[in-house]
Amino acid sequence: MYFPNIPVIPYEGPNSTNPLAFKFYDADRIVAGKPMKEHLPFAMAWWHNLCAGGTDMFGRDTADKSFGAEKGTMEHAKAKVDAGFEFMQKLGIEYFCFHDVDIVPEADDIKETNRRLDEISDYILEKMNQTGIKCLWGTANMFSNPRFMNGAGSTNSADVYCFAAAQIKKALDITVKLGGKGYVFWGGREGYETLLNTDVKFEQENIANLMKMAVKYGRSIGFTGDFYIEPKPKEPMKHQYDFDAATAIGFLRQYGLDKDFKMNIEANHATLAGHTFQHDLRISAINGMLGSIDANQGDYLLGWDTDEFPFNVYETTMCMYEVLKAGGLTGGFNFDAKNRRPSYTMEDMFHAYILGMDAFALGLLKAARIIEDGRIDSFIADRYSSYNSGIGAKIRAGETSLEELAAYAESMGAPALPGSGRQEYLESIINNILFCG
Ligand code: XLS
Ligand code: NI
Ligand code: NI
Repeated sequence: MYFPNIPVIPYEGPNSTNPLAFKFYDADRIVAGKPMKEHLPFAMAWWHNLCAGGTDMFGRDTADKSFGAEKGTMEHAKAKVDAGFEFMQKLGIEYFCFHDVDIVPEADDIKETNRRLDEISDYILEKMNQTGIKCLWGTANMFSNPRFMNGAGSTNSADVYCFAAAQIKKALDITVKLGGKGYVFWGGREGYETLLNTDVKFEQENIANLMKMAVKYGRSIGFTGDFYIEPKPKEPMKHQYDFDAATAIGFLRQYGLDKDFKMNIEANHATLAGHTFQHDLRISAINGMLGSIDANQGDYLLGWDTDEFPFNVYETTMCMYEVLKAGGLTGGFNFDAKNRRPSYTMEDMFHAYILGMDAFALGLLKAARIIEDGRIDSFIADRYSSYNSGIGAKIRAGETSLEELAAYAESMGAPALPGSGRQEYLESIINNILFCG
């Protein structure tokens, strides 16, 4: 046991003061027609939870993630599997997400790295079969190693491009072997620092080709899940090509990749792009591309990806409102989030997940109430009611022309002001639902 002092986390309800209990996440409670756990397929992010020790630009690890083994060894890789499964079981988390190099130490020779991946994935599969825990998605880390300094698909080096291809091929093999529902491309260094050394069109074409080859290969080995792009506007690069959902969707359509890909929307990436989390979820949903979510939150005072555990219930509520309206996710809610550097103990790892799971459960309950209440939806429907009949209905049906609309406008004199937006009234409905039962 890696967490001997931590029990299986029970649901104790909102009045509990037990730090090791859920206050809102009640896995089997039926909300909007199905159990909470089906609305909220939570996933553990291997990298933050089992690998990252709180290092920042100014200091080394504060948390010990050795799990009793020497780092950089296969023994350590296995200890992480054991600790990870114990952790997920204690929290009732049914999925995990991983990068290739999260699960094994990378060797100098990719053939050896791949052999290690075969070995560890056998071990993970055994654990999956014992526990029923599943893989949400896999990915290849093509941003940490110095060879990827100029990107993977966007690199100027054809040799590095081939290396990226090899990593994607293997990561797909392992994802399929573990029955992963998705495969993610986060274009961490797919972008540029200066146009003085960069051919943007060339780089974007190369990225698209790499994705096309990945789709072709994935389908050939039986991968039936979704590929995802995870948009992020910047960090580590100044300009990243997958700036936000709208940009990534346009890219996928331009290169004919839109049938195989959906979005993996990360809250903190949306806010870095100058949007709300809800905005990027909505843009994905209306394009039929809301696939999966990286559940975290940023800090409005800081300009980078702080990857905090989500606790802002306004945001989780509006997220769950989008998810319910979209009919759910094909993916899940991956906690791409880390403890703050001074929260370095094993208990803190559990507190963090309890916080995040409760924040989304509460968001789900509140979002279901907003929909059931109906005032927001009926206000929106009413706001566009001028399109329900007459000239408005003709506009919606595409059965008119600029000439007809101009003639209509000329016959009308000046139009009345559009109805009030009533934003403050609507915001008070949200507060009422959030804080009054
Ligand atoms: C980094 C990203 C990364 C992806 C997976 O900002 O969020 O963690 O989710 O490569
Ligand atoms: Ni992420
Ligand atoms: Ni991120």
